[in-house]
Amino acid sequence: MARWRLSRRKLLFLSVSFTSLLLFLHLPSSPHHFAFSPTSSLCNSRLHRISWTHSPSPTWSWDKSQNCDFQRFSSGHASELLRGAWILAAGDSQARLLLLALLRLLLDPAQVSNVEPDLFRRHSDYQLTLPDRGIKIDFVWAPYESNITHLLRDIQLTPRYPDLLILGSGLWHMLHITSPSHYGAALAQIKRAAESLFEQSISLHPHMFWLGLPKLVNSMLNTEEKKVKMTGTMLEAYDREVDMRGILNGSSGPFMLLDIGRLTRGCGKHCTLDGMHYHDAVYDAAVNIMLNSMLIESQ
Ligand SMILES: *[C@@H]1O[C@H](CO)[C@@H](O)[C@H](O)[C@H]1NC(C)=O
Ligand SMILES: CC(=O)N[C@H]1CO[C@H](CO)[C@@H](O)[C@@H]1O
Repeated sequence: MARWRLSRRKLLFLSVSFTSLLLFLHLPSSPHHFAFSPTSSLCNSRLHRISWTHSPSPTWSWDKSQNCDFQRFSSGHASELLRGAWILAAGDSQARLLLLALLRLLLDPAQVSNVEPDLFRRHSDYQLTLPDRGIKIDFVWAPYESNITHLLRDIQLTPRYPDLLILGSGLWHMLHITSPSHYGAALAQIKRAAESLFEQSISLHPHMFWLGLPKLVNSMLNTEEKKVKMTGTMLEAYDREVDMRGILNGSSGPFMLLDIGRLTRGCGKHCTLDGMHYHDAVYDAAVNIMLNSMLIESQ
């Protein structure tokens, strides 16, 4: 399988074709719309500014006022961006839901309903290749931070590294260990393992994303134990550890945050049935944020 790269040519093609389409459609009426290109770092920081509507079902859109021409990816467009890539998602059910949203973008609905039962087989790994696009997709069930650290260390021993890593955990830790500082220490280990993977990938660094914790709607959680342990206060303490342990871009860590907390707060409690797992639209928004961020970064 060809080594994946976001070649400059491919990126130019994607951004030029998209921008020119927009220009073609809009220029006569709104020339100021293009004050910023989507490549500016200002736009990168605005990727999570999303508004929600709820009728009949939740949908999202970027706030228009921010003057960044973010793109909502089509299947063809996402396939072009990810052609030849090895995508690895590891973590808990949030990582699974995010991967499902990516598969919804890449596959047609019939294919998605075929893969869904396998992807969601309880507590198991999952693999898929899309030979026509050279895309390889792995999900590794890794509910605890130590599982993710071990995975990252194992990857270092292999000849090829993933091009795109999507990682996230914390809910299992909150329920079964319930200690923010212990969680923070485990995050610090993930950070070290990720940094050393980053340093060892000589030519092309993997894109690494960290899934933030969702908003927990305590009254909707489906067991007493969850209601007792997974409180708003505890969630804040866990979020603080993510900020403090320097794993994120903002504190020069290796991961860009996919802020599931912000997206789930935005979508609101109408978007969840169990107070923890949210409507597809949330993960669809996260996937589009991720792909736009990859596009911005590679330019
Ligand atoms: C994840 O880590 C836990 C705690 O260290 C361990 O008991 C479990 O077997 C690991 N699970 C997987 C899937 O590796
Ligand atoms: C400064 C920094 O570490 N940037 C990283 C932010 O996250 C992306 C996504 O993985 C990396 O590619 C950047 O290098």
